[in-house]
Amino acid sequence: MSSRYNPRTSEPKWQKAWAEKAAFRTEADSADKPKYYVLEMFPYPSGRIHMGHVRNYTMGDVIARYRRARGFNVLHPMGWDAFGMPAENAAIEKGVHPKEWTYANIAAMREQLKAIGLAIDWEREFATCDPEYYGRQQALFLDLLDAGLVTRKKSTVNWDPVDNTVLANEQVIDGRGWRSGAPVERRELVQWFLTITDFAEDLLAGLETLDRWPEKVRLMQKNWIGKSEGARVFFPIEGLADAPDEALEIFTTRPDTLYGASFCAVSPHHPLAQKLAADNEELQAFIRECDRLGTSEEAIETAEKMGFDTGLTARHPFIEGRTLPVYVANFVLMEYGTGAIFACPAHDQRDLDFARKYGLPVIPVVAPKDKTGAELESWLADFAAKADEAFTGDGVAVNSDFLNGLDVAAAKHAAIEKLEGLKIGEGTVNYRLRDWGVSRQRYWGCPIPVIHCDECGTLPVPKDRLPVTLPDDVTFDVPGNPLDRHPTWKHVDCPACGKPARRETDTFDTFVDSSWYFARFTSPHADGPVDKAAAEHWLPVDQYIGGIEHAILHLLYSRFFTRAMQKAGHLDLAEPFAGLFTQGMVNHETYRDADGKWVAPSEVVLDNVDGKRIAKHAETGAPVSIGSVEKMSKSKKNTVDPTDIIDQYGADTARWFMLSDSPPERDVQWTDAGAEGAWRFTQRFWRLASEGVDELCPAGSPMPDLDDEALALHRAAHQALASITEDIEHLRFNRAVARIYELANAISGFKAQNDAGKWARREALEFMVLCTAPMMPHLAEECWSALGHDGLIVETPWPVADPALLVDDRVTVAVQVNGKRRDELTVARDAAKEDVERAALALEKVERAIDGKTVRKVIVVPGKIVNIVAN
Ligand code: ANZ
Ligand code: ZN
Repeated sequence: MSSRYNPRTSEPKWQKAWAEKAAFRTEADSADKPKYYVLEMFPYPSGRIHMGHVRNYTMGDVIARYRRARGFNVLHPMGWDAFGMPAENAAIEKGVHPKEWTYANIAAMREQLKAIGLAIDWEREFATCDPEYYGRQQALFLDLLDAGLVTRKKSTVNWDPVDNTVLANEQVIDGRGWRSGAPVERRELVQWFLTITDFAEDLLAGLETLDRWPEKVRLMQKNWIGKSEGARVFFPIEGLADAPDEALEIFTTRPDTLYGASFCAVSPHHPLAQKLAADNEELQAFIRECDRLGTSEEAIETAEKMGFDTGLTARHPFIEGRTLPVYVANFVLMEYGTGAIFACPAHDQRDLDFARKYGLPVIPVVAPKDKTGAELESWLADFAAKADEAFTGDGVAVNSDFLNGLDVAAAKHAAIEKLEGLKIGEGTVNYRLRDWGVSRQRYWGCPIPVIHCDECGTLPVPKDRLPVTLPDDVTFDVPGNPLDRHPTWKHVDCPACGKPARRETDTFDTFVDSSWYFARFTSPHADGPVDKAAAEHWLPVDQYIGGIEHAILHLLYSRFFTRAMQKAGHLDLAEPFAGLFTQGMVNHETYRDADGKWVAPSEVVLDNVDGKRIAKHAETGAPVSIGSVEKMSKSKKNTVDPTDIIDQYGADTARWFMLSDSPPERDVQWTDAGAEGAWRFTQRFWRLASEGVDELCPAGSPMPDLDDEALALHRAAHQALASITEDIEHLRFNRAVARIYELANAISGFKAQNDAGKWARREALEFMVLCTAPMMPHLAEECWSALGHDGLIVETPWPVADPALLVDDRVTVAVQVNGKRRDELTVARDAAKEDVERAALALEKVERAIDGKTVRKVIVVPGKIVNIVAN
């Protein structure tokens, strides 16, 4: 038996063995097995995989392999999110066709993924730029159109006046076009929208059912949907000569503050502002100034408040004879509510900033509950005169006629009732969520399958003429959309009247492509978008894994698409992902040379001088400074290429390190020392499993009578198996890894003296190998074979721990800090109180809960609970 494990020969060997047996092919029909669908967010084919991919896909792979061993019929597919701008940029910069660039990248990355040894059913692979995929997406779009989920309306885009092209938000840098550097303008274009707002309430309510999603992600989605309850109120406008009956419709969440109104304001893009600007140059200049500052929510939040007095006034809905000036103000967004507000400076900070700047009245109408009489009077007077911080808390309505004395909630209610009675307003619910504009003026995307005819209007491409494929012969030498200037592509006959008509030249936002791919994986060769029976069988995805950066858009769009597909009759569920896990990032130290330029880790040699870490340039020997630990990124050059690691140590070492170092939801720091540690463990593991096999009982021998020592190892093996199983089940991979180390130590320290010992050692080794198989699958196969097994580990069921061996000397106790449960601890049943105490205090969650406070007392109730009192 070779004493060194050589991944360079072993890994390809086992990958070949798995492929030959089609070990990871999903069984189409296996009624006897429960299904399990595990999916990692599919990659963008940027060119090479990075360490973040390795981490993400390894986690999914552990789950897939574990579930398979547990008897599930597992679906674990892979594909490519292949449309998008980088391919067009490559075309512009390097002159390579987007299609060529993309498929070449896919080919390279597929090989890299295969080298990691992922248990993927490659027969289901597709790229979103395959006509077989995007053609089905076009069919799906037409179904959504039929189902009433698509509209066409005007919306603003970023327009580069020099390049004459629409820019995506990420192409606008500091208000300028990324290539031309010209100030970006707003343009109104007619675009296609998916009516996600129809599902706003349902998407919100559905979040409550997602109990296997991180709380944080659910909260982010909730905020994004942004439900606000309030009222719409009409303020009659005075001073518009040509429209004496005009009224300004505003949206407010605080109708209880109407008596504190001191002005009204409309967005620079409100029709009223636009109308007034038509013959007012000063206002035009003001609007341009607002646009220059940007129209994103962030930009508006942080910008200095600016207003333009229109000279018009609005009549107060409740107070006879009271009028309010109407401003155009930069902090009012056209895209929210009605694009117009009434302002109550006393109870809204933006309104207050504005009022103080322009000398408008501040009228407090909600007062703190504890103030009465003279104290209240002086608080009110002080507030009106000098407050610079709005009072936004609950309180009692004052200065508010029929509302006086009511708390905020009751006053809102009463105000809405009154508005409705007077027929000048009504209670409404407003959502921050906007309909999803899916038109992009780009080449490398899925063509929107419609045709424009001057006579017949806008018509869907007949389904039997799908897919509408992208033309290959396009040029990128001038800005703008190549589809639009292609000499022939857009010229087609109208499907209704047969006269010359034009194809839509916009393509879909690439988020559309990724909003239903998980459903397509259930039946990747189906004629329609999905095979309904297959989709029903496989969905929802049991475990989805990906980065937190997709917490909002991708996941929300996918949840919407699932509902939309349900409405169009393709699916029968609302929530696509039953379980969601967001993994942390892969970080690395950063290095710079004397000129401050980033230096890649591969160019750096690290050393230790007098206990201090120093770094030198590998070639020049020049000193390099060691900087902070940051997310691996090209811009800081602190990346490590997975292929280099695999060449050096093998895929298993990379997989093991990715899983071992920190909890999967946290960031992990890649270090050479850590990778070497993982490498040493693979060698130790191999020696442990392969040396002295002849002295073990033969595989499959019945259990002899066990003496005390053998029984102890037997028990340790079953306990390790039970907790590793639990840990993998709950995605606590780093804890499973720690348990495998423990088991390996127990086996190393065990000397088999007799048959009982030889049997127990074999059992423990086999458990160790089987439990490691999801994480280091190649090494595990090699060891399994060394242990005398003919079959593949990927075909071997997960072992079952004997419950009788688990109820022994270890107990799990809850750990509380000041009465609140923070964590739990597994300790020997007869552990000394001091040991339990020390272990409890060392728990990370406990440390965090204590947060620098002084521990006053630790109460240990043996076998039950540890309570820590700290203050
Ligand atoms: C009067 C008022 C008084 C308001 C008060 C707040 C406090 P959320 O909670 O985010 O929904 N608003 C309405 N439409 C707006 C727009 N298009 N652009 C900027 N601000 C807008 O916020 C709703 C509140 O934001 C609304 O309630 C409105 O100001 C403002 F003491 O109306 B409020
Ligand atoms: Zn026609």
